[in-house]
Amino acid sequence: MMNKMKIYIINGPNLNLLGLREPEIYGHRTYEDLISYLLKEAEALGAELMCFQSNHEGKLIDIIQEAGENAEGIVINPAAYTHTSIAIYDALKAVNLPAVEVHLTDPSKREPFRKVSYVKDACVLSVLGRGFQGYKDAVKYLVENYGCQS
Ligand code: CA2
Repeated sequence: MMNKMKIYIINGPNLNLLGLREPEIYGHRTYEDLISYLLKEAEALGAELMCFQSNHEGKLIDIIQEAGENAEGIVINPAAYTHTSIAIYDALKAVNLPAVEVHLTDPSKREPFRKVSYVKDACVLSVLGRGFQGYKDAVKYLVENYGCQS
């Protein structure tokens, strides 16, 4: 029987506004819809998910460090901090867990300031522009490549 892989799902600033603002960019489904969707998919994927969202860089770093103690993998959408935060890059490197970077949109197809991802090099994979499905794909990737069997 497969042990479930413990994965932290971490979302950064403004993603709590999903479905409430800018639906033309981020769609009509809410943050709560995202979490329900992932928790529903988790069982079949063989994952145990713990979901977090914060608008604060330091809080996101605390959560990444906590993942280092409690989890076996990380799925992170650092939102705008993707393009600015060496501190989040350092935290991901420090915990030494497989992490997947997820973006609802493809930032490289948007404004030029979104072209750089500081977190990319601390991640084993980047999933871009697949909406909610991207988070599911990230969890699946972690379970298939880093989940342990027993
Ligand atoms: O495409 C993504 O997932 C992003 O990480 C979203 C970030 C953006 O800064 C990145 O470049 C790409 C922005 C998240 C803002 O989320 C909102 C959701 C609904 C309404 C307003 C903002």
